[in-house]
This record gives sequence, structure tokens and C-alpha cells, in this order.
Amino acid sequence: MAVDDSIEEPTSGVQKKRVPERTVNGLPTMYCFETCPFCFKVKALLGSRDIKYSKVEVDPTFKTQLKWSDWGKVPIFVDVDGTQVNDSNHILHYIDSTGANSFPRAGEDPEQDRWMDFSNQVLGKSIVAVIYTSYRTSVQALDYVTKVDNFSFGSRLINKWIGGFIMRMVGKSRAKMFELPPRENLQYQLDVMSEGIQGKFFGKQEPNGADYANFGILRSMQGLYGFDIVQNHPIISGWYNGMQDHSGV
Ligand SMILES: N[C@@H](CCC(=O)N[C@@H](CS)C(=O)NCC(=O)O)C(=O)O
Repeated sequence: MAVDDSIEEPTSGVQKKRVPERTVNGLPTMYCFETCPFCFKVKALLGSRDIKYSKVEVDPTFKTQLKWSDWGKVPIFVDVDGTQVNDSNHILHYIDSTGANSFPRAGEDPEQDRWMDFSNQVLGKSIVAVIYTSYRTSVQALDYVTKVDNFSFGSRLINKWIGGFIMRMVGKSRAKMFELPPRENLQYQLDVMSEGIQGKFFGKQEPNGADYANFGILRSMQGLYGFDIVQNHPIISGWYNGMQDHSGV
């Protein structure tokens, strides 16, 4: 069968085509969901660096505000010159490289790379297994998410109840990825993560990409079921508070 290679798959990272018309108020612009863990990574870095930016809250049901983009996930970052960057860890590197340039680039520091990958591959999935550990905790989370995210009034209730059911299924499938039950697994993953924190941060004296990546994931859990595991962790709780002070997020 012939393959149409004129159709390009959407890719992560910096895009060739610039989209200056997608910036808002002449500022760097982030397309996000308010409660999205990957978006919190970027908000934390922007906050730490005191970078002014515009936020476009995407409607999670129809994603109307992303129709212009091949990449259909949040976060998407559009710089003032129209440079579009997709995918949270790529966005962290882009923002740092065009500003303070204070943490190693991808491929330069295997430890930072390892913990940045960990944020998506392990930590993100571990928190989902905990937050959506039962139908009750799932509906509780969706009640919050549908109030805070940009859902239209009409779709809020449907998303709370049906979304709660769907996310319970997602939670179950995430839980299957780990040997331990969800709460014990998160506790264990935080223990593992503590090994990467050298001094105050993964980046020693100052946060690096691994700090923003993992903090963002955990920040999205604040106020939800299971956050007590983060708050009570002997190492992670102090690091988390330090990141919160640093970023103001
Ligand atoms: N690898 C991506 C994952 C982004 C992601 O999955 N975002 C979710 C929101 S938390 C999303 O946009 N989901 C909508 C969809 O996939 O249609 C990143 O790190 O930015």
C-alpha cells in the first residue's frame, strides 16, 4: 500500500512554522487546562523566572482553542516571535535555553534526563492511580476539575459523572502498571525520587528541569485524594515546599 509521506505526524518540540497570530496581548502564550499536571511544570518555570505570559484556557471537551494546531494536547507554548513548542519537557528546555540558560540541555546530563522522563513515565501515572483509586475519589476529583477547567456550563455535570467513571477506568489501568497498590506505590516512587535530590534540589542549589518536571506533576494533585502522601514524605515534602516558594505556583 502506498504511504502518503506528505502528511506529517504532529511532533513534540520546537515547530518549523511560526504562529505569531496565536500569541495573546503580545506576550508569550501558554495553551493549557488549569488542572493539567504537564501545564503546571511550565507554570512553575515561568513563575520562577518572573516571565509575564498570557494563558489560554482550552475547553477539554472540544479543544476549540487548539483547532489551529496539529498537536492536540496541552501544554503548547507560543513565544512572542511566534515560535511554537509542543510537549512539557521540551517547553521547559526551550524557556530555559532562551532565558537564564541555567540547566543542562537534553542529552547533556543523564541524571536530569532520567528524572525528567520519570516525571511523565512513572510519577504522572502513579498519581493518576491514586487520585482515581475508587469511583468516589474519581467523582471528587472530577467535581474539582470541572469547576476549575474551562468546561462549558452545560457539559460540566456530564463530565463530572461520566468523566468520573472514565477516569476510574484510567486509574485502574494505571494501577496495573505497578506491582504495589496505588498509595504504597506513590510512597515508594517518592522514595525512589528522593535519591535524585542532591542537596536542596535535583539541580543541587538551584532547580533544574527535573525539579520543574516532577514538581509540576505533584502540584496538580494538591487538594486531591492522596496528596497527604506528598505532604508526609520526609524528603519530598521539604523539597515540594521549596519548589512552591521558588515558583510561587
Ligand atoms: N507528553 C505530553 C502529555 C500532554 C498531555 O497528555 N496532556 C493532556 C492534558 S493533562 C491532554 O492534552 N489531553 C488531551 C488529549 O490528549 O486529547 C506533555 O508532557 O506535555
